[in-house]
Amino acid sequence: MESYLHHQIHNHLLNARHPVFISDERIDGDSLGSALALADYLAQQGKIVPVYVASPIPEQYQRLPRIHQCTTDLSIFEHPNIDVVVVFDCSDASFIQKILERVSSDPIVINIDHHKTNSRYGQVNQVIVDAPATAAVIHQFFETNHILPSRDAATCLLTGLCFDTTAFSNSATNERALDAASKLLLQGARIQDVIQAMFHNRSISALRVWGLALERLEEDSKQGMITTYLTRKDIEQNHVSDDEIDGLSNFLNLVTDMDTLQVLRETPEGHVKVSLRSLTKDVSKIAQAYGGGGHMRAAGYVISNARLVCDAHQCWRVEHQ
Ligand SMILES: [Mn+2]
Repeated sequence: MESYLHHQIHNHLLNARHPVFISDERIDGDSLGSALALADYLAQQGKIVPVYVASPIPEQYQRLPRIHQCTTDLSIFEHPNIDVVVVFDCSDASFIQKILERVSSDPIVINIDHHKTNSRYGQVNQVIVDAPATAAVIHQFFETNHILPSRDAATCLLTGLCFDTTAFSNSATNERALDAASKLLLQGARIQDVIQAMFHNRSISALRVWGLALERLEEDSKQGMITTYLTRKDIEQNHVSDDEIDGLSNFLNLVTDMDTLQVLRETPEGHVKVSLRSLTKDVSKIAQAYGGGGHMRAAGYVISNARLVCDAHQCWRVEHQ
């Protein structure tokens, strides 16, 4: 079935006259890397595809190949002849639905993902839940269709793999991840650039904000869970952007001896974002119960219109506005 779908997707892309790509609402190395690798392949075929991103590209991804094809301009969906829309790494059907309302033609929607909570909203759904990253799914697409990725495409795919596996250290790291990575290295992927851009990029201010979160770690040994939080004040007083402090839950997941953790963070839009990580529990179920989604071992959700209230003893609670 996977191979059949890879062939089918290839045919749709080759026949497409006006394809548009959509990267997940949450920009990360995987959503961007997988979209740009396929955009690179289509560019070799003479098709320059716009890649819609919901917010400006964070600094650390600015040097990714073909990043200039990304746009936050929703008016690209007003083009009357859009015939194929490919969505990358996105399990949230409502995000895609809202965008598709702008499209007047009736395009084929191709959904390429690896999230357990993906609702299969496309006409073609290549959702491979045991894939370590959407980039691994795209890598398999290349292999199945006998496409040799360019050095740039290989670098984009390795970015996705490194991001979702936290540089081959978390529980998403499987044989598939390492096999794809070794092939991508042979195809010329620039791994040092990838690691440098993704993991060696923290400013002192961003680390100070992480430090606040580390100080506040609270342990619930009965549940085998640790919790910490960051408020807008923490982030704004240290003059860092939200992009710069991303990755805290992955870092904690890598270094803690506790099974499960959650990081709560106030967003600039007035919500509270909850990130969950676990070594043994299916946290996607918890996330889904609160309207979020994700993977078995890494998931999250948003509490709308809420803020974190801290008392003198630095305990926190979520207060709805
Ligand atoms: Mn992913």
